[in-house]
Amino acid sequence: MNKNTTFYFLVLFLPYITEANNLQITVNGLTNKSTSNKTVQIDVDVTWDNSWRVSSAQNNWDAVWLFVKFRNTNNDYWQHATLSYGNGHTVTGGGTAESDDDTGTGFSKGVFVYSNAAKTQSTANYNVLLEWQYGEDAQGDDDTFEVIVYGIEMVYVPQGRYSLGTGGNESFSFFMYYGDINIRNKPYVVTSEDAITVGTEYGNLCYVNTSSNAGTYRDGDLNASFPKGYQGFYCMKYEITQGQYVDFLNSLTSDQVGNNNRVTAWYGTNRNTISESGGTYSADNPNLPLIYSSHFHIYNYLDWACLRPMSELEYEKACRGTLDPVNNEYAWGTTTINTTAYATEGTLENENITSATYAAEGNCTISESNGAITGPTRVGIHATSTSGRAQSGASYYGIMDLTGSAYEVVVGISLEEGRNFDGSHGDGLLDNFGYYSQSGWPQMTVGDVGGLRGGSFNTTEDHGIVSVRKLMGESYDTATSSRDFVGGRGVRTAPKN
Ligand SMILES: [Ca+2]
Repeated sequence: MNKNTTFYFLVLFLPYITEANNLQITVNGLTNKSTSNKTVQIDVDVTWDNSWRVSSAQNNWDAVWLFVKFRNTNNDYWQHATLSYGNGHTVTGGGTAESDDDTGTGFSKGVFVYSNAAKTQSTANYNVLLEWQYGEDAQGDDDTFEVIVYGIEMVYVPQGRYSLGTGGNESFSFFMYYGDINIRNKPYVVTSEDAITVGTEYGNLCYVNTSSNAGTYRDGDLNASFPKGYQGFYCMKYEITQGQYVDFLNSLTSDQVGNNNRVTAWYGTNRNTISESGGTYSADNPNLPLIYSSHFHIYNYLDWACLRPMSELEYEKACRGTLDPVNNEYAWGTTTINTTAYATEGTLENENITSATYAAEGNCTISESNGAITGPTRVGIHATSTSGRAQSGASYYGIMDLTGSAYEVVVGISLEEGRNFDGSHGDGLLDNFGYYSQSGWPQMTVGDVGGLRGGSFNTTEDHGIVSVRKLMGESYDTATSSRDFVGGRGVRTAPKN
């Protein structure tokens, strides 16, 4: 879907398209090369539908995370392009570019592009000049390249206090301890990114840790660096799609693909449409979410894309936002969920739920509503041009499928290794075997790092409740395991500049 091929600073690229909101990225060429600064600008058109920016209530916007991979024609492998930080990028058409020097190098790994003013849901159409620091990537002035610009739809989740747990009795939910492990009627309110003490003293964050499926590790600190959802962050609007995962696989060396390809073994089952032919991966339906995945696969993808895993605290913030929590609420903030089987119409790639089976509230893809579909559904399928939050199943911020479809990989705190997560971002570089190289992420070699949130197409409605933590001890994290209902999505801490 994005075989963008080019030579030297004139280029030919096919557009990069994802169907969820018709995101299209067209690289027009390379321009304004400066051999003294060792920079060149990548001229790219970015357009997608249903973009927004509001300045009250949610106070947020959607954005596209742009990052670039290049291949020097003297080499046979793809590298991540180092971009300028700060003023190097320009956007015309009413948008802005936000870069991030999160590693203190003076450069950026990618750029967020979004509306620079209030915008009611409508098409965004920007021309972006991305400044590539090719000298920083040790490329020569006269070298020739193929270049691909990737884009991922994200939603901004602003800084703010929020509740973990609801004061209800969801399975293994978070609560504030105040004297009795059996009384969970106070949610734990997160008011900063400061360290949190987990345990059974008054005021601690607490949860019942008596189940191996839910995880047994509990007492001890959650470090200040562990992402707690208070600070602003960007969250992928949809789960990682089969198309996006194919893009990832096709950018790797054969050694790196290695264990990153577990999914083709299940081609044709549960709507997994990823297959391989002649060393090239493709998805018959790129708009379905990735399944047959694991923590290992999701972490590797996110390192490659310069995002990071989502903590289970951030999952609850992304769902409920700053609203008062509701006992047993789903991602859309109510307790009503559609349990009647859907029928779909249209081509698989652009399928829709039939109007006769589209519920008035709580649309999502869980086992009860899955019926003859027997798999996940097109990302964003439950949103229509007229549906509000409760009908479309959207989160407070407009993030889709946080209840249902794929069961999502998160960094949990009910397994000890999860506590070591420092919230650092992927750097676009994998090791020679395709493994993520971020030392601040939970390490697979240490053992369990698992945890899944939000339910799936083949689990029942109770799994989809926001504060349910019944699979926070689940671990499918090694290179040789994967599971039918597991997928995920990435986040990125909002730039602090
Ligand atoms: Ca999901």
